[in-house]
Amino acid sequence: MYTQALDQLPIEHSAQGDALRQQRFDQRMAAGRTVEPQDWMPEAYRKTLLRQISQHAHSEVVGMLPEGNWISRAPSLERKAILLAKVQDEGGHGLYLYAAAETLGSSREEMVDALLAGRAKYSSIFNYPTPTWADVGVIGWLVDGAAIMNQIPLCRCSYGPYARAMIRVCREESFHQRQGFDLLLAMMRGTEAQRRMVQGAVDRWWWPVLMMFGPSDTESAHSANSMAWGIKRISNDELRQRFVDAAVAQAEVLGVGLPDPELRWNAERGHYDFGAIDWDEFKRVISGDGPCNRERLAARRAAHEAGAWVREAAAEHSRKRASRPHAA
Ligand code: BYC
Repeated sequence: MYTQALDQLPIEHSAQGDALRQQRFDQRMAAGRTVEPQDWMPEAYRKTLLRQISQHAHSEVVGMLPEGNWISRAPSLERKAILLAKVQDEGGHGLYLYAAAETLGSSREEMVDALLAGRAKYSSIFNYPTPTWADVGVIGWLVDGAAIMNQIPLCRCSYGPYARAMIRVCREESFHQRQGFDLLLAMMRGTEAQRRMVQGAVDRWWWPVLMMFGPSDTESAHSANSMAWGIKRISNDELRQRFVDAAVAQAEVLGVGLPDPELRWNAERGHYDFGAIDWDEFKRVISGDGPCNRERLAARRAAHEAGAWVREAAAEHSRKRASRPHAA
């Protein structure tokens, strides 16, 4: 407590002051204590966090679209209610994350503008189509499963607001993953046509899901800094490997195959070996040329325009409240 209080003491603005601030930041990192919005932080740390958290927020919001596509066509009232709640949760995750990113000095309007102008990234995975109901189940099982694998270590991220948002997000995501698995299990216990539909969806999503973890460690531009700063705790390749190891057993329970002839247990490594990822496809998708990039951005722009009156009304409401004399 006393050392925390010392942290808050003002330091004069000078080269010596900067060195002292950096020293305190480094000590905080070494002690495994979180950085909070009011704490001094190096500019590069702030920028890296803002980049990652805003991309993450955009992913949650754009990620509502592929599944949202099935709300009006869900096969039963129960499945429709579940899917509505799930998609709504994803929108909520986006909001927690925009709020966390705002503590780093960028407004939500700026971040949303960057997304709509095509300047900001969001996860590659949401640029793939959902042509069948089984795609909804596979998104829950594999996409949410990969997201959880990636996000659990972020619950220990060095930046407090991001870490705290991740704890809540991960709790909700684990329900999402189970609902996807449950949906697929029901289909696998159904007709031959349903089983074929599940297998087709797994075949289409498997490789794009492996790309969610980002480029391999040797190609990852930001990993070294992010690991040193305690933003990322586990590397892209290690998380991908952990995901493959977990997914194989789950696929067996479901009774589906995974579309990789090179997938096999390596007793020496204690992990599954798997085939090569098509990094050209990954690069194409993240640079705007995936199967649904244009469609996704067009849908976000249309939703943003359609919601303009809500933002105007909310702004007017808060202006009126602020101008009202305080009640006794
Ligand atoms: N897609 O140096 P690297 C969800 C970019 S949504 C697009 O390894 P970093 C859900 C990367 O941004 C949850 N871009 O970067 C919602 C960088 O480009 P810039 C989504 C990617 O940041 C609805 C460049 O490649 N989860 O759960 O250290 C329904 C070099 O990469 C991707 C998150 O967002 C990609 N897959 O590591 C269902 C998790 N991969 O910025 C489910 C939070 C890499 O230099 N994010 N890039 O232009 C992270 O953990 C990290 O940002 C990444 C990448 C692991 C993704």
